[in-house]
Amino acid sequence: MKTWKRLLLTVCVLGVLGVAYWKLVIPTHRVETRSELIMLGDLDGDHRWDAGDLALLDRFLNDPFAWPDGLALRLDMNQNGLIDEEDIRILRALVAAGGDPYAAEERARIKGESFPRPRELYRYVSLAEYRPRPLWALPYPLAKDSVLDWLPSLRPPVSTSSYSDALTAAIYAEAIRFDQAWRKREPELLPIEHAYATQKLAHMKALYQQGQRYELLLALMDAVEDAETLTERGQPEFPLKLLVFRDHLREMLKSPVYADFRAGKQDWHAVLKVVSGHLQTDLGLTYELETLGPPRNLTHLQNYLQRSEWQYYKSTTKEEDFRTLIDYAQHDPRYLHAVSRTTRKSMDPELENHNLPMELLFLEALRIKGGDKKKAVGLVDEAIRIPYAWVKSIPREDLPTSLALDNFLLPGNKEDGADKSRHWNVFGGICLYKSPQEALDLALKREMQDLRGDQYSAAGMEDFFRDLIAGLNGMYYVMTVNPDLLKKHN
Ligand SMILES: [Ca+2]
Ligand SMILES: [Ca+2]
Ligand SMILES: [Ca+2]
Repeated sequence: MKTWKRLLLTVCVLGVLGVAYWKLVIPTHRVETRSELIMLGDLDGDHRWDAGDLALLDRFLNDPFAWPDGLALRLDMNQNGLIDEEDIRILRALVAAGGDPYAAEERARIKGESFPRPRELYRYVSLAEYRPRPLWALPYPLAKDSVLDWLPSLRPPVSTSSYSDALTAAIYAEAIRFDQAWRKREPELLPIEHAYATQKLAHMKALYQQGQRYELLLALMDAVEDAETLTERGQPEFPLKLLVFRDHLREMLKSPVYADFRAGKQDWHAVLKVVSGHLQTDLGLTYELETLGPPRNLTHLQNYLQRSEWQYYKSTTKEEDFRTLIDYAQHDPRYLHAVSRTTRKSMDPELENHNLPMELLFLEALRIKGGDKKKAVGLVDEAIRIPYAWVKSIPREDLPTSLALDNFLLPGNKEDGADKSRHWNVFGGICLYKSPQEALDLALKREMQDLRGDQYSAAGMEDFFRDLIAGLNGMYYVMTVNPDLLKKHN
């Protein structure tokens, strides 16, 4: 017996020593590896440079924006953040040399060309780091018959090192992305979609001619999102009517009646009467706004959603999902361009700065949640609740006057805080849980209640319009978005 015990003890001690040795002495186990090794240019993932990669390259070049980011990242052979001609040349040279990087390098050397050292074709990629998709920077032969008739005047970018170069590169890539999507969508657009698109095309052309490059980039992104993700075909008509109503609210803010109201020459009844008129003509709804009752439980919009289902989606939101969404909001170049459009206090009465970044944020949430809209609304709602800790490192009073303050990652102007984003998302969510009609009814009741609370002041009226516009944007977009419209390859 004693021998057995002694033997057991010895085995235990040796075991403990073994684990300790493994943990402490062998270095690989003391540092957690948070990166993966990738082989640049190995597009099909078979760990060789061969004809298979060139075949995939041709398919990629035919329809570049339909392929996932991972493929574009591996094609950036020179790692300059652009898909450019040098990348293609390096990959073709590798395949031509039978996949032998030393042979390819030698051939390049004889011709006096520079070529990556074999070791440079393998890269460690941090798993924790957000990696933006490289920008398209190849010549674009289709430009000559593009619907963007100014596209042929753009040249493929060669650098992104200055702010100006980076903006030019982003415009070039975005314009081609739009052209690609437009070619696929245009034949099947409904007349109303065509009409909206025609307006936007004219607007982009004007921005191009005026040299307003940042605005042009945002207009292009907006058009890309429309073309890639929105369709009226097969949709209920109501959400589109909401968009028409929203446009009328925006026009209202520029109207003589509204100017008179702000100047104190006209009272608030006249303004609301025009709004009621639009509700009637745009949506066929009869509303006596002045006598509209309050919604129940004003403070928590979520109370209007089916509580248990809403809670389920919120509580199943994993920390990892947050991290992915926050990573996106902090680092994605397109989102950062869009969210950076802010203006000084009260300089954005029509809430023009808000919608595009919300669309992008919601689209990313949808991607994270596998295309489930209710889950995506839940994820965005939880993200909006994260307090303004993201900006806390700079004292509140030291921040410039045109940053959305409550939550630095969210769009809007300084006066907006997270409020408009919450309206956008929650009213979009109510459309899914109830209906767009009920979402609109609730929005009207809620904003009328606020307006009464503000004693129909000019500031209260402005907020009435802006909150309604935020809600309407969310309702329209959440109902209409279809991220699989131009089905991506895998
Ligand atoms: Ca390969
Ligand atoms: Ca490159
Ligand atoms: Ca309000």
